[in-house]
Amino acid sequence: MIVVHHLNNSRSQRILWLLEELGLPYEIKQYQRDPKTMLAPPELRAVHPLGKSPVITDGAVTVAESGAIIEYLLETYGEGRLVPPAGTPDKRRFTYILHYAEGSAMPPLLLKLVFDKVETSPMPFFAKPIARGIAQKVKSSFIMPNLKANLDFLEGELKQSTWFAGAAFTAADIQISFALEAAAARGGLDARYPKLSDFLQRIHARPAYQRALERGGKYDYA
Ligand SMILES: N[C@@H](CCC(=O)N[C@@H](CS)C(=O)NCC(=O)O)C(=O)O
Repeated sequence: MIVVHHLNNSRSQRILWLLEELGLPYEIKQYQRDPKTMLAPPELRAVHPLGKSPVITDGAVTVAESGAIIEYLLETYGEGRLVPPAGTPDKRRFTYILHYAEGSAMPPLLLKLVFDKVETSPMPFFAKPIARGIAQKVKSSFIMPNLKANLDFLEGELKQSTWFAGAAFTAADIQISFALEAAAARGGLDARYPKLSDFLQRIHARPAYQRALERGGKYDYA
């Protein structure tokens, strides 16, 4: 039996969604973030040394890292579903998005989260203007231009095709969804990006997406 070690409000929602799209049986083991630090509980380190989510176990096999989990599930149980045929341009776009989502799209979103926190964290009054000034400078000179470049790029991808790896919905759409949901919550994805806004509406309407939310519990990207 596939077990998804599922942290609340996390990327593991994507794995539940993929399993629902594939119609595979699975169990969920729930883990709760520390409400103060937002970190995963130490029990998750017993499953994988980094203690991050998602991680799955499937009998004796343990797989961590969203992209690797998606590849494992598609190769082991996919029977050719949710992936473009090998050797095609769509397959190359698929592989690119699988890596790009965590390798390039997420870092500026994570940096924004960290520097937003720097701006609002309690600190001695004399340190506040300095911390705020540094945070605002890093955001305006580095983080926000990077976020914009990524959103512009992704909007352009959806001008080429209905989904991120061609005409058919694939697991690449699942993999990029977390970055887009996070960008809609706190990274500038708004009505200026009609294709990306429409993508979010289309994925939210998918029955498998809704089933995954019912099983994993509601989650918040902000
Ligand atoms: N690139 C990894 C990122 C894993 C990751 O950072 N997961 C976050 C949840 S979205 C986590 O476990 N955070 C809790 C912590 O760092 O303690 C993946 O895609 O699986």
